Amino acid sequence: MSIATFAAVDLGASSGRVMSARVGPGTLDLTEVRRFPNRPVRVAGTLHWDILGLYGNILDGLRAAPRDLVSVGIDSWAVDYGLLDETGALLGNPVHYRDSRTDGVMDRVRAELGDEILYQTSGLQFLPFNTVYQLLAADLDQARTLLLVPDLLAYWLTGEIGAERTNASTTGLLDVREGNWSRTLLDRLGLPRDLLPDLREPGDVIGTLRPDVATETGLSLPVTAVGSHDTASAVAAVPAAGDRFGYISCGTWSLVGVELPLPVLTAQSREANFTNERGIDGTVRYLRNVMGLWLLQECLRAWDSPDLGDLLAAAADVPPLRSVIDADDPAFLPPGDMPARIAEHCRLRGTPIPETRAEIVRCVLDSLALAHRAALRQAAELSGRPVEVVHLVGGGSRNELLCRLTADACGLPVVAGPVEATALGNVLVQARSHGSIGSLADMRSLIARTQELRRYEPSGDERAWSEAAARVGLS
Ligand code: ADP
Ligand code: LRH
Repeated sequence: MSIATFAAVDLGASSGRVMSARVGPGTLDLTEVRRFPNRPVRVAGTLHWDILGLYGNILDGLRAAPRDLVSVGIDSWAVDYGLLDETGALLGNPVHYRDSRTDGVMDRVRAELGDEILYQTSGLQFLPFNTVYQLLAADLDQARTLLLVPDLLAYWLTGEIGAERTNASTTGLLDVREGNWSRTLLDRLGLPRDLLPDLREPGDVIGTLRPDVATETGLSLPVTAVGSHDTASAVAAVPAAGDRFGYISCGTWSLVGVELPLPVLTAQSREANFTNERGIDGTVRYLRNVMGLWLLQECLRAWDSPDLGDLLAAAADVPPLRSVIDADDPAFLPPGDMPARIAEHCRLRGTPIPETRAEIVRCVLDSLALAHRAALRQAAELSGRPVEVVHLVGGGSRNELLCRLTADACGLPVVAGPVEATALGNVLVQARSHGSIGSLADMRSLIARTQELRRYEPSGDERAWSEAAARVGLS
């Protein structure tokens, strides 16, 4: 196996990047080629993604990437999609999963079909923005093909249509046992069967860059399917050895759980709202969405973007666990004045209202650590998988205070990093497909040997965390 260069397009909900990586035996060098903000745009009352802006940035990134690239792969946040008409043209801008068009839809579907059939079929947690609920709120009259965001971008780059399986598993329409689109569910919901394209696996070659794209970027190379759900790529890049680990993919969301060979579809799992998303090599990401650093991002936006480092330093000096909130209150889901919503949440529950910015940030981080603890404990309990160490990856692994609080709250060591786990998972799946690395275990071991990681030991004072968890109704 020789060293080869791959590019990852990785679109998170808060920012996107084009990265390049040299991969080979004992080598994994990741370089940032281009980074750009991912800002939603509200148009006539609807919140959209700026998909053409993102695509333009991808082309710019490819233009600036090394010339010896072997392949490129694309991952993004889950659930959102574009619709193509009969000519293959995009029908309108993709709508953001935080848009209010789905208000009430999930409750209606659950009441009509019942939770049991929905969970037994898709294994998915009940989130109001799952693709299935978005589709029921959308106008499908002219729509012929649905493409999830990474599949849409791959279509523009190659002209090839398809649906990558890890991301397809976040739609609510993929059969969790079979790994195929559920015709039964589509029929029950009255959704057209032929809207959903053929499925493809991470590692499949999607196609080569279209001639016009090749001219524009100066590159002629294949686009390879990766774990196109960003969380699938991130978990593939967790530097774990063995299987007794939990993970927190920590960015805009915290995705908290364990990796399993088979889904857990019990009544307890459904009631605890755990999801069974598809990972690399048919693994199951058994996890729950925790509201994540979205809470902090929205505070920063409300305060006109002050320096994050200064704020975190000030928050570290605030007394711990004074104001704690249920981070997963659905009231925090839409965009808007987050400090005001946190204050209102506290006021309604008789919790001391955090006043200063440092107090608000401390409240957010303490509360996230509590939510991490509850989700990890439940994941281990419901799956029977022991957890001895927690791997925290993504942008949140740069937040030392959050890592330390999470170790203390969970009573477990936290290994923080890599920051760019998603991009690493993306390039390593390509590298495997093109012969530069072996198994999933080899990928993880290469990451553990080459990337910067930091270990946080728990303080041992779990009592304060148990008491605080009980105050917000968590375990
Ligand atoms: P996403 O993929 O969802 O867009 P990322 O994994 O890029 O998210 O993580 C973004 C988050 O990482 C930011 O919201 C911020 O809270 C955190 N972060 C980024 N840089 C730093 C830093 N230098 N110190 C602390 N936190 C950071
Ligand atoms: C994280 C993520 C998560 C989904 C959410 C919509 O970026 O993909 O796994 O639940 O976005």
